[in-house]
Amino acid sequence: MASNAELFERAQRVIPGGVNSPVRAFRAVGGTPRFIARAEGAYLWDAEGRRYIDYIGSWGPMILGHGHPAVLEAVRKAAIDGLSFGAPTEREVELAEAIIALVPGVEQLRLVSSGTEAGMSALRLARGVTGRSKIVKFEGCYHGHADALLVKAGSGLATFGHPTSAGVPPEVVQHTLVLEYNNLAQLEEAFATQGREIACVMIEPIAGNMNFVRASVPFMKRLRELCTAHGALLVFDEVMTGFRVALGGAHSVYAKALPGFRPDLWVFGKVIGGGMPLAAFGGPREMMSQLAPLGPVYQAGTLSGNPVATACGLATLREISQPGYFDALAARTRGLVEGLAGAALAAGVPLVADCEGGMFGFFFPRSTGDGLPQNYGAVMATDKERFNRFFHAMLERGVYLAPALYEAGFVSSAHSAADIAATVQAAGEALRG
Ligand code: KE4
Repeated sequence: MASNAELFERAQRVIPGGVNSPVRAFRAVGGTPRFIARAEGAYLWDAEGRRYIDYIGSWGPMILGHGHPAVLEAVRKAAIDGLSFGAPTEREVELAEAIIALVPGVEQLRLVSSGTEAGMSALRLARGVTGRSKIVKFEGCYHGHADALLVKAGSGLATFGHPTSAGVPPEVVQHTLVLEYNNLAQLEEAFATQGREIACVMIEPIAGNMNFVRASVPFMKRLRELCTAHGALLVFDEVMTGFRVALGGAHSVYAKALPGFRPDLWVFGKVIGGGMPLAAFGGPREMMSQLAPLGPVYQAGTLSGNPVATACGLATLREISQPGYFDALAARTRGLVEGLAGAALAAGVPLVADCEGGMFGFFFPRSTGDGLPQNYGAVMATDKERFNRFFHAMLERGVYLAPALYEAGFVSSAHSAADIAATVQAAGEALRG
């Protein structure tokens, strides 16, 4: 049996950084990534046979835990009927109907294979529908790796974004304006000076790519008002929050605080694929009808709506739509967050945490009394060294947290009360260590 280190050594010879997605390489926390051999329920086993309670859940998709029998059966049957046809199937229609039934405002949907593809396509649609080029995103939000979205905040407002990645020519991001999350003054100024040129504002309504930062209700209310007043589209990137923070996603959370609230376009991923490559974007029919083959905005994909992925997604949505599912998941997640807070208090370590539905985040502020970070700068000012020590101390105790202080955590319906108690116990030991 090869060790994680041996597998990592071998992987780095043939795959850049030894991983197919950078965050998996543990570079933010240091150490050797665990090569996962198998998973079941709330647990992962690595190549050395060590078991972990899994709080990554494949970065969100595994809301039912690993190997849910109904999901496995649906995938098995679909695979026997055919892996891919490159032609329409009834199941794609079923999945689109199921998502549309759960998200008021989405009248039509296009299925794609990744969140990046969904975000990129929604962006092109927003530009096509409005005939405008400028877009706004927020520092700390990640919407996949499409060129126009790989941008960091420029110095000051007027300057447009600068690429965060090599290989992205400056002219590709010249229309991308990056603002500070939850910063009303910057939002007002951007719209006052450029509102009529903005095609869309893309936002993670609860930013899981900053660990866990909520857009404040006043900020979200004003964002909606400004987009409406200037003819810009509000695009909700719910790849992570969709069907994860609530059955109706973050949209339904904000609609409780702001009756009638809704974005103009939605981006989905992760949970709707149940662990298989599937994502989507959607919105009102008259907007979506601008897409090929009906309209002038081109978008396509060989494996879009893949028959096995749609079977996996449909089976997942059926299970999470059961009455009481999210109440139970939210209670379990809250139990974890309260347990972590209690363990930190007992250990005299400052910790702040938050959760919604099956998604959670926690931070180690540098001083007691600091509240939950409200933007990227505040997140990155928290105690990274303490986070990294905690991450490894928990990993050694068989608890697999997200390997970066800017990533969110996920609880599944397979996590038992005993798993949560064991996690809190491990946290108490790790924090006192
Ligand atoms: P994918 O292309 O990775 O399927 O989705 C991109 C994406 C878009 N929008 C949001 C809000 C996302 O969180 C993501 C992807 N999330 C990361 C986790 N931070 C996936 C993990 C990874 O990059 O390996």
